Amino acid sequence: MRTQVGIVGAGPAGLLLSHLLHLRGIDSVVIETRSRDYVEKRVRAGVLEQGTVDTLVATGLGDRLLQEGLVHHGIELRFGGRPHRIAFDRLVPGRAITVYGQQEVVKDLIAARLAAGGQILFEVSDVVPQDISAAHPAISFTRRGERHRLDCDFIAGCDGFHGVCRQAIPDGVLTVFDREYPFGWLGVLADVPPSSPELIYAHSDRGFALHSMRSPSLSRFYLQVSPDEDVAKWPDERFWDELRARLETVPGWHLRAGPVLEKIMAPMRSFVAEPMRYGRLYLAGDAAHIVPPTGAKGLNLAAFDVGVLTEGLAAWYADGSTELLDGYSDTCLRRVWRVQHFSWWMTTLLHTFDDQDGYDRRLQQSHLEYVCSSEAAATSLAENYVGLAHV
Ligand code: RFL
Ligand code: PHB
Repeated sequence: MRTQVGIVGAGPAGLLLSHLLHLRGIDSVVIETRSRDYVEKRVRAGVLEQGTVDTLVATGLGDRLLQEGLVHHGIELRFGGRPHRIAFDRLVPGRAITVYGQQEVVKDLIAARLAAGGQILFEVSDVVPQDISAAHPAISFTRRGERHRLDCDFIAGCDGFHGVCRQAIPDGVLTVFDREYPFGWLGVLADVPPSSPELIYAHSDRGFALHSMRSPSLSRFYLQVSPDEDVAKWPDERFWDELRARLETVPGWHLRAGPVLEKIMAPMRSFVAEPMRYGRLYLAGDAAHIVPPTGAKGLNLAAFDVGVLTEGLAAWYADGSTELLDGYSDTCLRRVWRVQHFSWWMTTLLHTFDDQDGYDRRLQQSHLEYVCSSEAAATSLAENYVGLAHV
């Protein structure tokens, strides 16, 4: 088997890369360990930055997104018994976020690739990137009991944090930056209309809580819990009680509870591997970097990476120039680190930490009040949240 770009992983990064390359006349094959059904149902991100939406719409993926996506012009920070709106429409005019589930983006991408005759091989196993520093790398894998070899010019490692591509890079090449947080998120998808029109990031003495949504009839919630929390210890009633305690702090505001469709634990981690390239292997998305979900950035960063990679590969195939490909890692890492900082900052601002003393809590309180009372500080949050245009 042969293609121009072998893509490992059919998450948002791998699928979007395949789609963007196709539009530039470049062939790719995507290989994925999970089934199509599994990747289309995996509930994860919900918030798309303006730039991500613009890319999807400009490349023909806007039909459902523009119809079903919920455009939000602000978010609420809730603390001290009061709501504080960060108004994107006023602070960063013309820029907004769109609430549209990651699995919907994945469904749209798979449909577009298949309609264009694209190849996505699901349910493969034992994936091994080979000869990654040579001019002719390959990916070997097992499919339906048979071993295959996919020869290619480049490999895109879009196989997420636990994938094999990053591991295939020889020891000593990568510098890894890592931070684990002393908490995780317990996430619930509920069959109930949202309780507010916008997302609510709530800070309270009991810990952080997030009110989000997927559609006018589906709500998404998260609770800060200990990192090794057992989901089984959170029957629905306990979840709703705790969510109420953290969210119903504003007089007259009530949480709507409903049937729980899914309950998951999400780890909170910051991680960057540098550089994002070794030889002919290019890492993109979660394979190269992870952010805690507080800033809603992971998918958006994955989309940015593959946009940069597409430009580099298109230039190489057009006239053999390597300049953009050589700059791939540096270009991506500038945005990666901006987003690392923003995600860490939002996480630190909004969560409670066991080792906080009274002084730390007063500082956090003051910081929250500053962000919500200073135009400059609120604008900084807003421009990072909707996605910086210039990094
Ligand atoms: P993915 O989505 O993990 O996809 C990687 C794919 O590779 C496959 N794979 C392999 N395939 C072949 N061979 C192997 N050896 C393989 N090993 C793995 C996997 O099965 C998978 O299909 O990575 P990608 O494409 O880089 O996309 C990244 C995003 O999924 C991730 O950053 C976001 O979900 C993060 N995130 C959020 N991002 C946002 O932009 N906005 C949000 O609102 C947001 N909320 C979230 C989030 C992540 C969360 N969790 C569960 C970690 C909320 C949560 C709770
Ligand atoms: C979500 O809806 O899943 C979501 C929204 C905002 C975040 C993280 C997750 O910061």
